[in-house]
Amino acid sequence: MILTEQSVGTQLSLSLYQRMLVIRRFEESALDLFSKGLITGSTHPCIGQEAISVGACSALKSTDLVLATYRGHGVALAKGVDAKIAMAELLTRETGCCKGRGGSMHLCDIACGLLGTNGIVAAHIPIAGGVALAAQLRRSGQVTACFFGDGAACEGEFFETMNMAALWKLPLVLICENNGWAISVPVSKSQSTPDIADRAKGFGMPGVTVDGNDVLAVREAVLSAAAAARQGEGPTLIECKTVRWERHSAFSSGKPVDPEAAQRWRKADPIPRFAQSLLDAGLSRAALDEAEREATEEVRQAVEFAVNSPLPDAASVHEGVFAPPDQPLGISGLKKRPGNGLAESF
Ligand SMILES: Cc1ncc(C[n+]2csc(CCOP(=O)(O)OP(=O)(O)O)c2C)c(N)n1
Ligand SMILES: [Mg+2]
Repeated sequence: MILTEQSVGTQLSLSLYQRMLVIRRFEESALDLFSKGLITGSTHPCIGQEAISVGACSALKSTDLVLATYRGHGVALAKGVDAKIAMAELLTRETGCCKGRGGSMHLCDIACGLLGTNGIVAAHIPIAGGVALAAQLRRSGQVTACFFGDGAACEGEFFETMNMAALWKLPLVLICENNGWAISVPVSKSQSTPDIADRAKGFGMPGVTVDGNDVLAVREAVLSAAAAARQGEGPTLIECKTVRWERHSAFSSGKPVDPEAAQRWRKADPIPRFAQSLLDAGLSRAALDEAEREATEEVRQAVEFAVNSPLPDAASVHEGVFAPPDQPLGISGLKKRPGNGLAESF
């Protein structure tokens, strides 16, 4: 089920739980496929961070827009991208959401409102600002959510975007996934203050810090930020504190930098933690087991679909790279500009 803010009660709780499990199984499978040589380049798991993408996307409408990082498989799956076409993209297959041109770091599915995951740290933050500006100018009522890491929060684009977004009251929700690390640099060696959310103050916009391993806390924060954005009150910065369990990416060498800390972090796993709160609230173990079974099956089918899909034909390598010069943009009020194909999809 695609999560929406309309979902309520038991159904919503089970959906949140199941979607986190789909992401967990998806990432475990991606690491396995990488080890078998079926994923080239690398793949960056969001294992342990599932509560952020699921909590946040459950607070958005299906017409809202999201942009994320190379560690963005969870955002894609939480926003409704089919696990089959996402997995096929990781394996660079013709059936992938970008016809195999993007791979693990570059997923895009405009029909689901996923306007791209990005390999360049922070580069998508100003793009998200531009997307939010477009929605504001078109009075579409859409909110744009931009997911990025603690490392990206040190880049200039982040500050420039906060400034313009606050000045123009853009319908933008900036979601920092503070997982404690930028490759091998801990936040203690890269951040001048304990809370990244404090940076919002300097731009006159709200900034909140939430437990990023608590799916309901993330959902609440994004519901409130999205409502404010839709009412014309402008952007919010939400810092979700979480932990990176795994190496930076499958390609990175070595073990987690601090194995003892890694052990502690596993105790903060958002999935069993949410399961326990559902059991405490009266949901049955059988219902949770069924959700887990369905999640595992969904990913099993995705892997099967991807592995059995063809690679793109080498002769088609230029397709989808450049827009035909006569392609209409399709944005009301904008003049047709040859060569710009992306906006056609808005
Ligand atoms: C502009 C830019 N600089 C450096 C890199 C290399 N790089 C890739 S990921 C990464 C760390 C980013 O850390 P963070 O923003 O915290 O995201 P996380 O990987 O923890 O999710 C770096 C430095 C890059 N891809 N782009
Ligand atoms: Mg990080």
